[in-house]
Amino acid sequence: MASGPLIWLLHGPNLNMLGMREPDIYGAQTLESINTQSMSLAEALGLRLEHFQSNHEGELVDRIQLALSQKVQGFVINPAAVTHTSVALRDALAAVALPFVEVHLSNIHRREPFRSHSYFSDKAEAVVCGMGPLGYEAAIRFFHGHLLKPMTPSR
Ligand code: CA2
Repeated sequence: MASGPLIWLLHGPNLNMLGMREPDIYGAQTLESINTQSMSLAEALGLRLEHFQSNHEGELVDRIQLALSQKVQGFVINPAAVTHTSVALRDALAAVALPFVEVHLSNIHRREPFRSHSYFSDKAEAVVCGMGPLGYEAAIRFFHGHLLKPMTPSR
């Protein structure tokens, strides 16, 4: 059985279309490929990584709440468009009180002004934006090196 701290990689609305549309903004890599690379990296670092994407805000809230019963130690999350709108998702992350790193593929600060505000950044352990898929790698490495608490050995 896989062991090691469990991290959830969460993707918000429309990120399932990565690699299929707007490669000039979001790059050519598909979400599947980002997930595969992220899982390989996590495994190499001795972490367990599970991924989830939804186009529905409520499903993302449900998934975050579920983390408490699944012994999840934190999240890497790209909330996508709901970054700029969702008090519900912010409240869910505050309620579970697990560390999270916010990732954006694009540099949200050099796009439309409404993208510069995030409902998550002031609660995040770290924020990465504008690095494309490399941002996920940075977030996973940051979890590994800086955020994870040692697990109590189970008997
Ligand atoms: O840069 C990012 O990662 C964003 O979180 C992406 C969101 C956007 O609303 C945020 O402002 C910044 C949009 C994700 C949409 O993904 C698509 C992928 C391919 C084609 C169309 C949309």
